[in-house]
Amino acid sequence: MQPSDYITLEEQYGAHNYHPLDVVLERGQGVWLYDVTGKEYMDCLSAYSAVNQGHCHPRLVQTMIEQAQRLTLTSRAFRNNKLGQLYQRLHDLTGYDLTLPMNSGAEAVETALKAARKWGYQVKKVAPDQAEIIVCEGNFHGRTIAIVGFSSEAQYKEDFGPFAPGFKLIPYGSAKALEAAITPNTVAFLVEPIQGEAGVVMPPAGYLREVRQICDRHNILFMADEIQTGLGRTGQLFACDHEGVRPDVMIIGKALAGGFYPVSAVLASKAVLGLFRPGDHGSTFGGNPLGAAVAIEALAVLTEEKLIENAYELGEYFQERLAEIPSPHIKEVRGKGLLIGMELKPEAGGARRFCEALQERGILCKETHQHVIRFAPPLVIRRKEIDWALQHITEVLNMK
Ligand code: IF1
Repeated sequence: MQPSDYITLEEQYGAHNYHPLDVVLERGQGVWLYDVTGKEYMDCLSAYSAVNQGHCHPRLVQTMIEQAQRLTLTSRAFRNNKLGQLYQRLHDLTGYDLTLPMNSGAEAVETALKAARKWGYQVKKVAPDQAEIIVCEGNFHGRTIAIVGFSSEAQYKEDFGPFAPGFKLIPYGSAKALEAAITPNTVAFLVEPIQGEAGVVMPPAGYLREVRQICDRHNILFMADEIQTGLGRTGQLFACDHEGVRPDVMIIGKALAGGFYPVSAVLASKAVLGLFRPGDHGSTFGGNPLGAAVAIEALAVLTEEKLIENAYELGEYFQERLAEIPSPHIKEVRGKGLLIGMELKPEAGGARRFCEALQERGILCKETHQHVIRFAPPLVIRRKEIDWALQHITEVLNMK
């Protein structure tokens, strides 16, 4: 089959809810991907930060195979011998008391929203059905109806209503706006430490620290969505660590299982997650032994291979070099660690054509919104690989 045949199949028999670059991938190793013609590409997206450990990491392949041959799914009607170990590992790594495992990021966010509401009614004593949760303009927390209901992006909600009430939107990065939006019914503030989808948008320095103080002052839960920014991507375990801030509720997913399996989780104290009783919440696949085994190994790879430190060092290097590229098209380069956004000027004609030119040269990037190119390679990347990419990126950014 030719690449066009694979594309035709997708177009003919699949829903058209994506507009991918037309590269048909069939194999990956570390930072490198290979298409069906054998052409090699450097991955600068990492499946939206889900493959921080690199494609098909040998340790994760091994764990996956071994666990798949033993036991994959028990449901939570029974216990399995991997889940407790994952909980302990997450506790030791992060200091949070408890974990609630789910599968996708959106499910983990939904879980956090439910936890916040329960805490609001049972602990804060908000009147029944009055709980409010504050979220930010430009947010991206997933695609469920409750979550898109509080998106500020018209397309994400268009024709999907009616939506769940109880959410309030405020501008991102404004501590003042947060304080002003709080009422006695506010139970939580949900925020991304860096807004990925919105185009790698960074809040002002000190924002997260102010958020922490405001949440303390008003007795509301600070909930961080670190599904994309967490687990080393920004050069710290969590992006909140850059400001030394500890949210009450930490939401993780994506790289938790290194791109092998959908595993997400909500981490929090006993005072919050301890409120769930049997039957309150769950998932057929959440906490399954295959996902748990891979997640345990994926966390071990992250720490033992010093991927967080690598993201810090090489992220700084990559971002500095990108910012030095002489190009008439670049407006700004921003980011933390290996989550980097390059914003192009409006007159550059959109980021897509640059992504297509990079694809031609063997680098896979994805535009976010219209004018931002995101560079987020797997955290196993090396300096010489970044140097190789920089040559091509420089040339492409000097196209007419
Ligand atoms: C898609 C972007 C990234 C997320 C944060 C929750 C979720 C995500 C901060 C939901 C997911 C994705 C999903 C993916 C595209 C994508 C994305 F392009 F929208 F901006 F990563 F940058 N919180 N992000 O970033 O997690 O349910 O998908 O597991 O195609 O929708 P999920």
